Amino acid sequence: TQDIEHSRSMIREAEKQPKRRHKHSDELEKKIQNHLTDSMKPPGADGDIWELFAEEGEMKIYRKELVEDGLICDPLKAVHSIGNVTAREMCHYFWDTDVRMEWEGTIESFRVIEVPEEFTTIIYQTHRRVWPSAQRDCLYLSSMVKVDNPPSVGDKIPHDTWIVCNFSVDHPEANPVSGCVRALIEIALICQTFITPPKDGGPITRDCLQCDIIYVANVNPGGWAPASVLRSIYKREYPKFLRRFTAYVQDKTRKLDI
Ligand code: 16C
Repeated sequence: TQDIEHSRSMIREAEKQPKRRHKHSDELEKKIQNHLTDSMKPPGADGDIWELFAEEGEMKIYRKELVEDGLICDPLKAVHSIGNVTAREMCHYFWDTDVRMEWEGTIESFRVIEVPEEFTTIIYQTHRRVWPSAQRDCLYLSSMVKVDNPPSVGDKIPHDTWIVCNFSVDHPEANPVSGCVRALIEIALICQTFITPPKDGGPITRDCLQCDIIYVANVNPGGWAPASVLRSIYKREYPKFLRRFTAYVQDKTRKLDI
């Protein structure tokens, strides 16, 4: 509880400050640009072979098998589309640490250790241990940004585009939990709102909203984990996350003004 209160007060302080550049600004901007050019491409569009491993309605989750230095680092790309929510709402609930434990099922603990600017945090978190591997932690920057000039995908024109970009960084004050192996992550959630106004000219309601979602994850487990365990964990956890998180946002916003 103390950690959450401390995180909130740091975030409130940053909100009062003007936007400013910080140590990670250049890297953040570069990563966002890469996500907009590469991650937003539909799987297969670039000639890359993505293997579909989970499909439920509009949700499709793909992976590529990749082993680096003997560690399984399979990149993952998910595409989804849900009704009744906006891109900004999706990214807000994904970024906002106040609600993290209401939808994130893999975390044991987390702490915001710095807020370099408004809507950018540095977070240390530990994950639930997966037997027989060592427990994992990660230390990453998380930033939520509105995208003004998204690349066009197909002929649909989005009303707005938002991204949350998470990537591993170092920080002297992380105080890691002993025994944890550091996982390295590069994750993004990119959302776009599409609005179909009522034919009778009536007001825009939540029924008029469709939110297209792209979620990409590159996770390096940082140390040994049996391949079969790791692959079966992510095949279970990524669909669970997308199912649970999208339902969470739909439920949270149902009675709110758009
Ligand atoms: O993107 C998600 N959440 C964000 C907020 O927390 C953030 C977090 C990313 C963490 C990525 C995983 C880091 C190491 C995983 C440790 C194992 C957890 C398994 C727990 C099972 C109960 O961007 C949503 C993340 C959704 C699901 C992630 C599951 C990834 C599994 C990757 C396999 C690593 C296994 C390592 C050890 C066996």
